[in-house]
Amino acid sequence: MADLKVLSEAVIKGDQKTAVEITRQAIGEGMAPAMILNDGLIAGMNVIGVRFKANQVYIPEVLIAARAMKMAMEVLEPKLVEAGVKPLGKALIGTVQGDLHDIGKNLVAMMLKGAGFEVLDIGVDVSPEKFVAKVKECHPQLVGLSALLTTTMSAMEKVIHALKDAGVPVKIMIGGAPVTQAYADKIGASGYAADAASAVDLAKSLLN
Ligand code: B1M
Repeated sequence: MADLKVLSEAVIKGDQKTAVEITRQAIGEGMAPAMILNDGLIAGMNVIGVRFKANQVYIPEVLIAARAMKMAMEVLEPKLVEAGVKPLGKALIGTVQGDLHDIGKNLVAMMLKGAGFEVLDIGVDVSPEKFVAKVKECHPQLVGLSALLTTTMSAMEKVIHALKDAGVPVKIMIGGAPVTQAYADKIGASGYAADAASAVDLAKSLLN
């Protein structure tokens, strides 16, 4: 019988092989896909989130855990779709125009996925026009903007204005090394998160 505690542990350790094996076994035994997701995969990523916030694990461990989760999710995803399991919400995320840094943005995207969000990652150097077009096309409830350069932070404000002008009802979360809560308040973002684990907490609270 597939043990979801072992599955969580495999995610925490970043053990891709075991994570995929137990996921396959659980599906084969007819376990509910939502249970495999919540009590196995997300439970493991939640532990990583808490440890990351407490500086008990660092970026490499988070990336390795997220990769194990991703491999297992590839096996589980078709079953979740079949079972009609709804994600927590849909988030669209990108690094703003002029900025090519994506390691932090990718980490935030992975942690959001790990927490049960559907995430559309539209990459780096994304113009305000592209954000608006993608929001109109994909209808996310949440848009995440990342910037790593003091020179590209102002592009966040342009995206916020463009989304407001387009009249699309989305929450906007911002982050990145030079960004602060004060800056988020100044440019009218819905919220700011300092790291990937806080971004998950913020995303959940913004969509509540
Ligand atoms: Co660049 N770079 N870089 N760089 N780079 C910095 C940011 C810099 C601080 C280095 C320095 O000078 N000390 C500096 C910026 C200075 C400033 O603006 N004040 C800088 C510079 C100047 C540049 C170039 C201009 C250099 C040049 O060409 N002269 C150039 C710009 C290119 C461009 O973007 N147009 C450039 C290029 C690059 C590389 C391509 C070589 C590479 C990027 C590779 C890549 O991303 N694929 C790179 C790197 C790696 C860095 C450093 C070393 C590391 C950044 C990183 O990945 N950190 C960085 C120095 C540093 O930070 N120590 C530096 C790890 C990552 C996990 O953290 O991205 O902060 P971070 O993400 C965190 C949080 O910020 C938060 O959560 C993440 C996880 O905890 N977060 C969010 C991030 N996005 C979020 C979104 C959210 C919520 C939270 O909601 C949506």
